[in-house]
Amino acid sequence: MSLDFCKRIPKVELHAHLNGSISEETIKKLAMKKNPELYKDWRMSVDKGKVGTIDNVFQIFKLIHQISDNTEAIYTIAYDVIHEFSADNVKYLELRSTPRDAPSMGMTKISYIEAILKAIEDCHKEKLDIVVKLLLAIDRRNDLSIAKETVDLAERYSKLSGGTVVGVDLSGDPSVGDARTLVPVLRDAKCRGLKLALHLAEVPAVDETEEMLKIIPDRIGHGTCLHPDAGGSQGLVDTVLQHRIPLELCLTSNMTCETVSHVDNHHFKYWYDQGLPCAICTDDKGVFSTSLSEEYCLVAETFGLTRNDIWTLSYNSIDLIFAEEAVKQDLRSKWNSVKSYEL
Ligand code: 6MZ
Repeated sequence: MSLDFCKRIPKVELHAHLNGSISEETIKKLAMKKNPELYKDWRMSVDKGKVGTIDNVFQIFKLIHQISDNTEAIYTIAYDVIHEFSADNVKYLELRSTPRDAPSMGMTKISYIEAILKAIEDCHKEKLDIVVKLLLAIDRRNDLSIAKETVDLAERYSKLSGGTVVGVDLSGDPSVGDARTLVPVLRDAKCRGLKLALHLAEVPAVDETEEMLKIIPDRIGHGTCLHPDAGGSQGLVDTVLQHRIPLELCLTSNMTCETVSHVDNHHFKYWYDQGLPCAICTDDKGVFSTSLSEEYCLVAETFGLTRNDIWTLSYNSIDLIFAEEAVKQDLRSKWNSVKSYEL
């Protein structure tokens, strides 16, 4: 499979953490303004991250958050990230980010969210050929009141942004905390009409995952350890299949975090063969030095997928987006208009 083909085809990105998606150029630009040492530290950490563990990766986020501690930086990051995905032929992007405040820098959760929305709006005004939506993320270490505040903000901004904010993500270091405490807030978010994308079973956690699946999320992030062979259980597999809950799969991320031993053993194969809807995603393209095209190429090469398979995988991802039907129809037309000369 040529990387060139994967670059050329239109794609949908559904699992991209804003601060994890920052490119080296943007990190450098922001660190130079703030403290050049931070760029050096980032470079060293990312090199370490490549052969690292999930713990290393979560250290890198702490470093990035030191750089992105003001609304100007958040705007720049969102603006650059959207342009980079667009340059990779991503036509629909769902970004997710955890609202943060930094009182000493004058940043509030509101100004954080508004900076991202402003970047999305500016890219739209530039007529960039990409639709961008936003999920507000709850960190699994958050207590109920912070989680509730995030859901309130998501509901408020879904209205204020005219539908750009579409839902809520649950993420954060999977080896820390217990997401079960957040179930009431997540159920409430669902009742309020927000979409739910939950990181589940990124590491083995059968009891927690069983409980979280009762919410029937709209999509699952990773789902690496759902299967009994990966530390999950048949019950988890049955629930996911019964409700056909789509998976967001991030191969390079799982390899780097060492939650999958070898790319050949990636759970993509199992779920793909079961016919479960799966979206190929980057997770943190900056931290993992990847792109969506490279992720598609990796899936194709690892599992022997044809151009037609890759095209279909990308086309079927449109069904999984959190935007309304009209957006899906527009995207399908866009895909169909280039299909005949790409295949
Ligand atoms: C779980 C992850 C993650 O929100 O500051 N995040 N959560 N598993 C992963 N797998 C590697 N990658 C990123 O982006 C960074 C935040 O996204 C979550 C973590 O909470 C991280 O702090 P934002 O834009």
